[in-house]
Amino acid sequence: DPYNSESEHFTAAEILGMETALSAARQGVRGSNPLVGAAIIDADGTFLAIGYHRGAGTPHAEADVINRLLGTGVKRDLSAATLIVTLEPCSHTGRTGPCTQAILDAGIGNVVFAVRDPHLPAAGGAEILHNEGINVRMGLLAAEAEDLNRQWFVAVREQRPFITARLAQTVDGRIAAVDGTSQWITSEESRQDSHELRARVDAIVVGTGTVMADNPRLTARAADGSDAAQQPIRVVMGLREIPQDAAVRGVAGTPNIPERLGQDDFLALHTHDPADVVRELHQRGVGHLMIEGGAKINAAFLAQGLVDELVVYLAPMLLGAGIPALTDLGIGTLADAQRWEWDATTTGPVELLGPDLKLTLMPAKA
Ligand code: AOF
Ligand code: ZN
Repeated sequence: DPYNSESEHFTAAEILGMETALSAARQGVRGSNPLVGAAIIDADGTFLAIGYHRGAGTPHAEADVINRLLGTGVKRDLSAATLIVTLEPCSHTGRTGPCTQAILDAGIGNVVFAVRDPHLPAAGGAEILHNEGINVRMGLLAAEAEDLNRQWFVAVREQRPFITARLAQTVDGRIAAVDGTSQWITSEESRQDSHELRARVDAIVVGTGTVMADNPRLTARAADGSDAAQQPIRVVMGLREIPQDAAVRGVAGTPNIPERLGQDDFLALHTHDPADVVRELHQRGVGHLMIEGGAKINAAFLAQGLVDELVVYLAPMLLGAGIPALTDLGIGTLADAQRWEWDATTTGPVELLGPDLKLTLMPAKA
């Protein structure tokens, strides 16, 4: 990328500026838009203003930081100042105007951003600013900026939802005993944590086999057993017909199903192919999908590279023979093993939940 600058070409003040912008970004509300933060520093490194994007529909970080500095209508010469922002300034009119224009209007002479905006309608702000004579550099704390919006970057770049696979298993990788019994392998604390995960995703997918075996409701429930305010779309994939009174349909067995759960909150997709499911849910605006098994569904998504995050609840229990968490991944020899990394970007790679461990992993970088 022509605007990529080596790390030694950024000043200490610019580095501090980007760190500050990243912290500011985290004050925004996660939603369909990325978290973005910005700062403006003077030629001597003095901080002039800090700003951030508060969420979809509100001013972008650049507009916010410029408003804070110039909002009083005071004119000042900013040609030697630098605007530092965690994402490439947008070039489009979406719910708000283009940030490139706001930067030009303010007369700011220098821009440093962390990562390119992969959203095509908004991309290309760097070129626009450069062509208007602004000194543009990128790449400062890029890895940190990527981590900040990991889910959004995957969804925009791959044109599909970010996909989490959740496994709840014994230390020897079993999700049920030989006779199919599985309630409960993981602790109360782990199960409550799973419900919090469910409330945060847009959709949950299970296979018809799981519906037949466990008859799950797939709703997100609070600690007292009541339904959480935020509910994911419940999706069942597979070719078998599921019973009319399956709990996942939200009909029988769930008398307290909230009124607002409409027809679209349950979907049966007659396919075995994860790609079909992902395409269908992307079209329906699902940005974050969680796979909850069973073994065949988990393996099918993993084998196709359609898992961006693994959340494993590990119970201190052994079953030996029993139902494995995954069926075949098509790996015949060790050299072909799927490589994963412990995820240290969010809550850390390991949490204790009662007697269980919760492990969070992401695909190893190639
Ligand atoms: C920026 N600064 O702070 C953010 C940007 O619908 P809109 O108008 O809010 O546009 C959303 C798109 O703008 C989003 O998908 C992403 O490409 C970019 N977000 N850009 O310059 C910001 N939040
Ligand atoms: Zn913008």
